[in-house]
Amino acid sequence: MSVDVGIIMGSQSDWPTMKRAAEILDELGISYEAKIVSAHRTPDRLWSYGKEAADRGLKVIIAGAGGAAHLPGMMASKTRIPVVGVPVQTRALSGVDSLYSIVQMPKGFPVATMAIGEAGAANAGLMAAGILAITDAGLAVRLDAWRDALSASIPDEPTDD
Ligand code: RP5
Repeated sequence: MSVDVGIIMGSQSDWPTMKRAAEILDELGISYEAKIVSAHRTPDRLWSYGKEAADRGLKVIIAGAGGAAHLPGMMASKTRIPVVGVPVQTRALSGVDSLYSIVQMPKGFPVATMAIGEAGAANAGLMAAGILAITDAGLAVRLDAWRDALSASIPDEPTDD
């Protein structure tokens, strides 16, 4: 049974961030898998995952990593499936290292790079939903409703508490 979205990350330590993407996919009823695939520690796993992704029916890959964050870019080099990159916030450089590692891809191998940290991971889930909604009318309705609910939750005026 194939899933639509692959969430991959460089380390177990990335999961608290990357599960924000998974939560969005859960809310919107999108099928996904979550895997640890490290560009540096498990390069063979990365290669196999990228090589098999299209044939397995994956439609979007969300890839998160921190520091020398080569996972999203290397995955983009290995598969034509859209890769959404999430720069994980690091202690040493606050995730600026992750952002720079992911965003500055050479022409030919794009990574759709999100914001640093949990907001970026959540937005990666929403970006995947938007891509899938192009060809899934039911999901388009659910995504519109999700966006409307968020808008409706924003108050008109600020309060003191
Ligand atoms: C990267 O190194 C991972 O994506 C993670 O963000 C970072 C630190 O990994 P750990 O040392 O916590 O496993 O490869």
